[in-house]
Amino acid sequence: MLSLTQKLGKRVRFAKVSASDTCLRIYMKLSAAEKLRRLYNQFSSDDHVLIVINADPDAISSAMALKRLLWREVAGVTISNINVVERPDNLAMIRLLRVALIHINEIDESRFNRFVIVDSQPDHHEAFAKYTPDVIIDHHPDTGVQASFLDIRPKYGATASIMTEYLRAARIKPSAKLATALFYAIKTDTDNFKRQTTIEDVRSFQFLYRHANIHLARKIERSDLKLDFLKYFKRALEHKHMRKGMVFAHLGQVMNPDVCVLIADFFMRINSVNWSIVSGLCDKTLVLVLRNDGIRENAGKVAKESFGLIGPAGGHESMARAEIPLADLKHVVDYKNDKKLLNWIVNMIEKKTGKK
Ligand SMILES: [Mn+2]
Repeated sequence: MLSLTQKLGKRVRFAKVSASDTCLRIYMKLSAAEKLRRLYNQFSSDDHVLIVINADPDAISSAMALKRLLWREVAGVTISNINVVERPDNLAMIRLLRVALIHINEIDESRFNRFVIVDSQPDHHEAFAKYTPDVIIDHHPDTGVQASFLDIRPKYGATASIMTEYLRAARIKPSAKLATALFYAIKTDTDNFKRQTTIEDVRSFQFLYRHANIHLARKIERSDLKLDFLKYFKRALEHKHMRKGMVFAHLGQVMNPDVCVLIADFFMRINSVNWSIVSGLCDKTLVLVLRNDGIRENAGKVAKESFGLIGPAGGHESMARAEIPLADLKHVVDYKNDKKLLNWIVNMIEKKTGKK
């Protein structure tokens, strides 16, 4: 393993970690205007800036906000994603808000002289390791990273909230697209304010609400399907097994187990359904997604008790998952036979939920 300073590489301006380094970190006590001034101090008009992100709504919108802040302040800003964007809502966001993203493999780093990471820190992903970021703005727990400008606020629900504060400090009225992106990012990162949220997140959200296009945000939010998922819905509807408020479906071979999650959640929308168990085969593993209403029973417990002996299984009251290697499953059931496998799953779960 490389040490952090090794990872940060050659251009180490602040390599020495000492107590005085903490003064480089920007803390809450500075005013928004002062933070903005220090951020702008990092850049000059002939800079070519590369913002590197692990693209999700928060990272994308934060990069868009920084690009807006640097408009006419630098020679150019490029946003580059280290990951491949696959989630349908993220793809919808990029398409509808016309976000220009270039995958990291297509970037010629020598064209850039300033590097920024938003909504992540270098330790989060090995792809960040080859950059020495000049600026890091993030809301994840502080990994002790060094950079010329750091604004890490772990209490915040989203980096988008931090970026909104910078826009407001700069008196920039965000375009509908930018506001929608930031608005949607706060919604997703806080899971609609059900997860870690500060009053600052709420304030940013209220501000963005006034500028965002709510219809666009709703379309993005609802785009959780890909066209080729529909065949799995068809299979699930045709071969589902329903009994006493429990619905089971086995999808057979799936490209991506996310589709099990979508269909399990879909069945939970039926008013008379309390349990939904959807499975699929992917990467030589049987993936089981369990959902329940979280009132009477515990999905995590049922997953663990039913399948824990043959593979990793567990979760919360209402959501759980089990992953059974096919190499182990073959001793228990003929998994190539969809019907037999579904029966086996029904049996294993009914035993534990007392429905048998
Ligand atoms: Mn985030």
